[in-house]
Amino acid sequence: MVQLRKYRVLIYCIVALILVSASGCTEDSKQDVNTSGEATVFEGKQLTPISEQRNNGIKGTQYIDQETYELRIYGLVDKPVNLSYNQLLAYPSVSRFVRLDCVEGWGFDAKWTGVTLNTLFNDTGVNSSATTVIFYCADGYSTSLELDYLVDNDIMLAYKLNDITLPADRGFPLQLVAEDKYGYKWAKWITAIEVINEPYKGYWESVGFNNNADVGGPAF
Ligand SMILES: Nc1nc2c(c(=O)[nH]1)N[C@H]1C(S)=C(S)[C@@H](COP(=O)(O)O)O[C@H]1N2
Ligand SMILES: [Mo]
Repeated sequence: MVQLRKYRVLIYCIVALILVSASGCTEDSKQDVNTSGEATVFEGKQLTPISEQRNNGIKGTQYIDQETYELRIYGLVDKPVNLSYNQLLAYPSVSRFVRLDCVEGWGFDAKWTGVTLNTLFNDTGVNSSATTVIFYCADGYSTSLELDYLVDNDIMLAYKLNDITLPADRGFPLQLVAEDKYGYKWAKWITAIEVINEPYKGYWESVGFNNNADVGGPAF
């Protein structure tokens, strides 16, 4: 009899445990991160999980070696530089919630962390005649944006997405977070940045996509 009571208590405990975990009550302390450490919420806003984001790269995923990687910044700058991955990480970082909208109609919300172009241009200096910045990528892709847009909006090069180091298919080591511009301005796998003084049409722009690319504006 005593033995049976003991078992009953044990069974109650197990049932209670199952009910509590199924209701999610024990998950409260983990509200903002999933098991891999990926952020799911930032500044009160829900983030799209990386697993639900796409890779639309023109040549598929690029695999860049962190050890040998260098970001080259050149053109109309006072001091051209080649920055290693660790040098990029050593600059002050910023984090922001920004939505990427592809011109095709899909998009995703993310927390982006990286270094701003203003921070990098502060080191290189920019010639007063400069108007345009070109981003070259490892897959042969390129795009450009106006210098004023990048400076005035304090645009960043992201090396983290939802608190995770950019995975290869998401653009490791750097993706441009071109806020309020269509996705084709969000260069991934960036290897070089050139500062020039005339308009430039990148990969999609040269086949007719709008070079201004404001979200909500014309696609062509
Ligand atoms: N290097 C590179 N960057 C790129 C592209 C590309 O093909 N190559 N595609 C662009 C487009 S069209 C979009 S919508 C965004 C986001 O694409 P993703 O979500 O597939 O990464 O990446 C942009 N950056
Ligand atoms: Mo896109």
